[in-house]
Amino acid sequence: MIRRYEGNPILTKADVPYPVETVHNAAVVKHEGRYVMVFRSHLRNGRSILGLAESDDGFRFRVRPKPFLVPAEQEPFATYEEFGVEDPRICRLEGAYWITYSAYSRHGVRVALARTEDFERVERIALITQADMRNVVLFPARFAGLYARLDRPHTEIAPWSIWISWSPDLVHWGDSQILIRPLPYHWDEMKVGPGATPIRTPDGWLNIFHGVFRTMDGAVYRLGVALHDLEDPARLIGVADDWILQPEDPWERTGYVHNVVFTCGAVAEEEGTLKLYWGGADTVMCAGTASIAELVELCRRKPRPPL
Ligand code: BMA
Repeated sequence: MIRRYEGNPILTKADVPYPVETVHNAAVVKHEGRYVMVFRSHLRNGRSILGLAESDDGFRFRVRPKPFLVPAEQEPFATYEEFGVEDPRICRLEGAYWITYSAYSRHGVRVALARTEDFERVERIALITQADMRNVVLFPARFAGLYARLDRPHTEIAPWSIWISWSPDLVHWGDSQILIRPLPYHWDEMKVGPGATPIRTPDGWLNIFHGVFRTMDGAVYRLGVALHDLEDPARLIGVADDWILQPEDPWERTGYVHNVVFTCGAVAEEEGTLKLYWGGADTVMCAGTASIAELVELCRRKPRPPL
């Protein structure tokens, strides 16, 4: 269902003007008619930072000379970003771009929230989860006055699942509820997690998530799709049974971590298509296009039990 761009991979470490080992798991948004990508890179110490690239067509990106976000020096963020910042998601909401990213430290992984209006200046707002939580995507709307997010808590006693939480102010979150759980002996049986910021369609919110299957040769990361009610995103209309993308190209099958396609963002275009972005093997960035209506239809036509 995803047509790979013929110029993949669209961004690699060779395109970055400062020393990095990988370019992956990027969020992409359209800002003032141009595409802005915030991508993750491993440094040679194995920890990650975020860089920024820009494009006129959504496929050919130019990387800025300096990193966009590196581990904070100011508290309270410094303590929790000691081991790096990873996997950003961007949500346009009420005139600003809100960036959620994983903050790694000796105390575990938390999610932090930052805000920018222009991708020039970026301000950290708060750490919005305790440990251990990663993969937080905000909905670009309020529901009865409340903000909503999909999140992914870690637990020892159940496979890691997608939850929804609510907030009056984007900082304090609660009323959490489980929404999508891995199915046994299914392509996502090991874990699922939120991927791209949900996309508003006339039929519901389109949620592109990742699912993981453990094999004798390690884990395989694939992408799936779910549709949430427009008025109440805690209500699922359908979770597609099939995956929509799996590692197939050489740079998705081999790299820093083998057999990974992992998304942190997609851009909905006016003509009903989607530009989807994903990290290949935690090493390079790839892009593809899809019909939004086809993805919505898959959630409806071929659903599986969400829990
Ligand atoms: C997940 C995250 C992602 C990564 C994936 C595959 O747990 O760390 O950032 O892409 O594993 O390594």
